[in-house]
Amino acid sequence: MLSAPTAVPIPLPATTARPAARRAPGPESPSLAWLPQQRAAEAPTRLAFRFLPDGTTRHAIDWTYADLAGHAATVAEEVRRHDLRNRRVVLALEPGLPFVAALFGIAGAGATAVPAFPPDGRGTVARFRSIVRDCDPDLVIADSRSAASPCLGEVRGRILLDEFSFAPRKDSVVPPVRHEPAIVQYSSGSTGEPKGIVLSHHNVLSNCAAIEAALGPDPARVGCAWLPPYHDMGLIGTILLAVYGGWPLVLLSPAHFAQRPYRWLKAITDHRATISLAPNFALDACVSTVDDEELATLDLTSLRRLCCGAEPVSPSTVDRFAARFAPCGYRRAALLPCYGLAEATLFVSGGRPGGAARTVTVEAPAPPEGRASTRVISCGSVAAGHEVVIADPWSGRPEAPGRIGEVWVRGPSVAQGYLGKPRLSAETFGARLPGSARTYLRTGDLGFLLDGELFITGRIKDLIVIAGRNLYPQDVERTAAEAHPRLRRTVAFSVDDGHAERLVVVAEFRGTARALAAEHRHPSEAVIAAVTAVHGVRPSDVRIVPVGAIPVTTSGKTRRREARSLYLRGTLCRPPHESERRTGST
Ligand code: 649
Repeated sequence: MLSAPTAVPIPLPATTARPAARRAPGPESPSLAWLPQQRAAEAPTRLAFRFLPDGTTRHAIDWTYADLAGHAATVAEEVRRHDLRNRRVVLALEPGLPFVAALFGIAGAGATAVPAFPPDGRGTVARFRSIVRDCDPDLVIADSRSAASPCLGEVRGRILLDEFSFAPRKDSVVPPVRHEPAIVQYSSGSTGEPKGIVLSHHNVLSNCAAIEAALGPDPARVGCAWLPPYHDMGLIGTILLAVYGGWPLVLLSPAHFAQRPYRWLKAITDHRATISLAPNFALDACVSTVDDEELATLDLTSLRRLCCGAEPVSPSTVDRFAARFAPCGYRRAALLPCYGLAEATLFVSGGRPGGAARTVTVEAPAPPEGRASTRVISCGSVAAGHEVVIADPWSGRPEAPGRIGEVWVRGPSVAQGYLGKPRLSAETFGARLPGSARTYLRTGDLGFLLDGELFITGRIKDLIVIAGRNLYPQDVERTAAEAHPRLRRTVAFSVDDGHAERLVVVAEFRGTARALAAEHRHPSEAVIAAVTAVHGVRPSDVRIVPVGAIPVTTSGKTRRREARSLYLRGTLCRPPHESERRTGST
């Protein structure tokens, strides 16, 4: 393991004013590896990271910027021995501080980091293999827990990070690699055809600069996060951003959050965090699992910004979260809905000068008796230095302001392309408006711009078209989930029965089979009634499954296409069994 934990003062020492930076890191920095070195030079004893290994403050491990720079330099030296300038190094460590050191260390050696979930069993091995085959790395950095996994042997070189001595080294010279690849990030989705998104150092630094600008000034910023570090939001928007911004970050592991979402809010409370981030589902998880006794121990008054993105931000979730946690001092104006995607490094829009996020009502062609309008929350202003246009996805013509079309993005954060896939890269990254040579990234998302703010309404691929009407799956899912108090995650998709497209809804039921049988109205009836009334389309099938049966990505997003293929193969779980699977209650 890395250095012995330092004694932990809790709560965080009041953040003192930062000394003037000798040369502040910025988008023009020569490499990511520069960030910890600069921070260590300007304030070596300042807290950089605090990791909570058991999800609580009891055994917290602190690293200063000097610790971080020293450990990163050690990794860099080790990687440099393999002579890997611009070669790929798979980073397959558990969430924690060694992961952070290795990320900067790989950059310090001028190599490209490929973060990957460690191959520790079941689904993760297949995914790890597909990443390794796709990116053909020269080296993998893992720890001894994964050492037994045969797929590690498929990589030419290995470093087991807990096996070599880890006395912090002095900084070493970082090669200038500004426009060279820093990170290849794989999307968190399917194990099918992996797509490695190539990000240059400049992409990453530009995106950090755009996020800092959207967050606005906060001289005493303290971050708190639990997102998996293998992918854009937990990697760039969390770990790299904190070092870029020079503020301390309290980290807990995604597993500790998933077991008990309360731990996240308790960490914000204990460390007086001023900023945190989470997808919409995490807010729902907090509302449905934090009990009154736990609530009484929370103090969220320090929280000035809660960034929410990665999946549709639901106005009703935002309302429920605000109502539940207002007694702990949570302010709803803290919510900052954001939009982004890995192909644009991470962040595309979020934040607005005027404060609280704005909600507008979008009218869909109304069914005879239904209320087909939906409330859509603004994802804020477009990132500084970036441009968004809304285009008709079929003709490629620009849409008028306020009209829905595909979101196209241009700017310094847009990635270099997909690794080893020139045709797919040209299609995705080379969109042009008629008569213009400027190229845009096609996001595959639908949305509109209104007064300079971006609103996301759905994804082209997930759109359900029934009898000529467009249905957004997340709208149907929301209606279904709200149709019965015991329903949790839901997923909606269409299937073709040979004659027409039919609507299918799958809903997780929180409770045992006995509890389900005891319901005086079966939840599937409630779902059918609600979806038909609100959207004017009657689901042809509603499946009630146990909690955990709907497939999700490592970052917790519903995998709609996977759910649909499980449904079609008939391998979705049967209704809830006797032993209830508990969520969020350890
Ligand atoms: C989403 C990335 C969110 C994503 C995050 C800004 C401590 C440290 C930092 C901090 C706070 C405390 O999902 C970007 C922006 C972070 C600020 C830092 O705050 N990437 S992805 O590639 O996995 O998926 C992209 C797709 O997700 C959907 C879209 O389909 C997109 O193509 N998506 C959204 N859908 C609807 N609404 C949104 N707001 C969406 N955001 C992403």
